[in-house]
Amino acid sequence: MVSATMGRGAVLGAVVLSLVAVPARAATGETNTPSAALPTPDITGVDGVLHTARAQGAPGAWARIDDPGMTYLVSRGLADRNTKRAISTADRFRVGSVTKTFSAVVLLQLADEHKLDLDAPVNRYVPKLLPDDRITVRHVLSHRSGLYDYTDDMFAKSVAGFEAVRNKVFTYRDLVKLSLKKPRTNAPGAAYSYSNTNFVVAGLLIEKLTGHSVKSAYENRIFKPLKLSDTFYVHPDTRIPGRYARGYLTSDQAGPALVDATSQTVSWAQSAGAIISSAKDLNTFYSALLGGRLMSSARLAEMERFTKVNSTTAYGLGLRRRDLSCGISVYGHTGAVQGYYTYAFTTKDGGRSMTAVVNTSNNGKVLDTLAGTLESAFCGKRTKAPRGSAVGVRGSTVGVRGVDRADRVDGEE
Ligand code: HEL
Repeated sequence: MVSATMGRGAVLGAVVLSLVAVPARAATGETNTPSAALPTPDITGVDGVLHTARAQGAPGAWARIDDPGMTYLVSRGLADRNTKRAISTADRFRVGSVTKTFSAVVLLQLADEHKLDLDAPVNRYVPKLLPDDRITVRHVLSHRSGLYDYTDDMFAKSVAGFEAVRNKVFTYRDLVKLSLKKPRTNAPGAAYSYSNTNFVVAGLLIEKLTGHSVKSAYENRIFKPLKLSDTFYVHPDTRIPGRYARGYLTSDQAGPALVDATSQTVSWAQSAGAIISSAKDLNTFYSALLGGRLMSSARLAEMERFTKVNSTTAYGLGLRRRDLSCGISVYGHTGAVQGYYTYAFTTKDGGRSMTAVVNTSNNGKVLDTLAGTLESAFCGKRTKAPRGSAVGVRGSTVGVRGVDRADRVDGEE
C-alpha cells in the first residue's frame, strides 16, 4: 500500500521527474545537501524494495518518509502470520540498535550539563568496572574501546541462543562480565570494532550519573519532550504495548518455520537495543537530533565526528553515517533484533527522514535489500522517466490523506 499526504491538503497523484545534479563529495566522503534541494523520493522504488524483501522471506515490510509538508507511507504484507492482519506503517516494533542513538543522546546531554567528560575514563564514573583505565567514554560511544561483543557467542546459534535468553533478566554488570571473559579486540582508541558491550557500559553510565534508570532518562529527556507516544522502554517486560507488528526470527538452517520472537525481555541488550518505537517516532527523533533540538551544537558536532567503517559507512557517537550512491549522506542507525530489521536515517539538517522496517531477522538478503530504501528515499529516481509518470504501483493506493489503509495484503503471493 502506498499513500502520500501533504500538509496543506493537496493530494499527491503524480510526480514530474527531473534529473538532479549530484552534489560534490567532500574529502571525508560526506556530503550535506540541504533537504529542500533533494530529489523527490522515489516511492515506486521504495515499494519495489519492500516487495523484494517480502519475496526474500519477510512476512511484512514498511517504510515512512517524512519530508517538510509531506508524508509518504508504504507497506506490504503481514503484521501477524496467524491472524493475517496486514502491516500498518503505524505498527510498533523493536528497534534494536537504533536504541544506541538514544543512549548516546542522554550521555551527550549530560556532557552539556557538565556532568560527564567524554574524554574521561569510564572508570572515573564507575570505579573498577573495566580492566583498563585508558578506555574513555568517547571510545565506548564510538565503538573504539576494544571491549569484546558478548552477543557474538550468545547468538552463535541463532534460535537456540535466542531461546536461551528470551526470558532472562541480566544486570548490566552481568553483561560486562560476559564480555570481559574474552580478550579485547584492540587497544583503547586504536580501531573501530562494533560491540554491544559499549552501549551496555553507556547504560551503566547513565544510571550512575543520573541516579535513575535508563527508562526514566529516555522518558524525561527524549520521549516526553519530543512527544514520542509510540516509544517505550519496558525492560524487563516482554510485551510490546498497543498495536505492533509481530517479529519473526529466521532459522540458521533452511527449512524450519520462522520463530515468533515478539515476546522477549531484550535484557541481553537493554541500553544497547531494547527500545520499542514506530516509524513516525523514529523519524521525529532523528529529525530533532540532526535539527539540533536535543543538545548543543558543540555536542552534536562531537556526535558527528565520524570514524570510517567501510567505503559507504562511518560511525560517530551512537550515530551511523551512510554515503549514498548519489553523493548524499544520511545519518541515523540500523537495528537488528530477533524478529526485526530497521533502517532509520535523516538528512544532515534533519529535513527528510525515513524509517524502513521488516518483521524478520537473521536473513542477510533481506537486510541488504532493505538498504535500498535509503537510495530510493533520498536519491530519488536515478534514470530519466517520462514527465508526469504516476507514483502509483500495481495495486497501490495513492493520495489517501492521513489514512494508512491496508487495502491490499501481500501475504499470500
Ligand atoms: S548487530 C548489527 C545491528 N546491531 C547489532 C545489534 C543491533 N543486534 C544484535 O547484536 C543482535 C544480534 C543477533 C540478531 C540475530 C537476528 O538476526 O535476529 N542474529 C543472529 O542470531 C545471528 N547468529 C550491527 C547488525 C546494527 O545494525 O547496528 O541491532
